[in-house]
Amino acid sequence: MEKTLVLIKPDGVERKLVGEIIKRFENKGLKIIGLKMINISIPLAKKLYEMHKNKPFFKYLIKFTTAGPNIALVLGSREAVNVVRKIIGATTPEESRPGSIRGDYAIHERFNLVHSADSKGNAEREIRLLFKPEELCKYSQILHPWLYGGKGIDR
Ligand code: 3AN
Repeated sequence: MEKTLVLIKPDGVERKLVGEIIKRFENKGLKIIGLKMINISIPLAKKLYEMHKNKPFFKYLIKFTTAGPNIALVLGSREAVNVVRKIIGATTPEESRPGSIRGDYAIHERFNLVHSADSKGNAEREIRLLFKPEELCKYSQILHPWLYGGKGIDR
């Protein structure tokens, strides 16, 4: 099962949108594999966002990410990286569509509530940065074939 990394950023926690945001992932059928509340240190934030280190907004991004607790999630499904990016919506408020998390709740590109990995490679890297292997839960769900297909269901 493909995995991706999601952060509900400090604005999401501050605005009490944690439950609403997680509900959208669960309703879609994504499996919660890891979940915790964390304070991200400045060095860790710099590693997480190292691809943006030359962007003009980098220092604000680090300040914002470390300004309060984040909720870190590892989610799984078929095509989890792309599915989660769609649920989150585009970066800027003029591009993010109503129905997406950012489209419904964010009006500023810097305070856009959620981060998710943008590729499978980055998902693996970000999961390694934020979770120890033993913090990821392996469990089966009776609903699995009804959500993701499988034996006996494709009739
Ligand atoms: P996304 O989070 O949609 O993948 P990225 O990877 O381009 O967007 O940017 C990472 C984060 O940097 C964004 N979530 C946002 O918080 C911040 N950011 C992006 N563009 C800007 C900008 N022009 N000004 C301030 N912050 C920005």
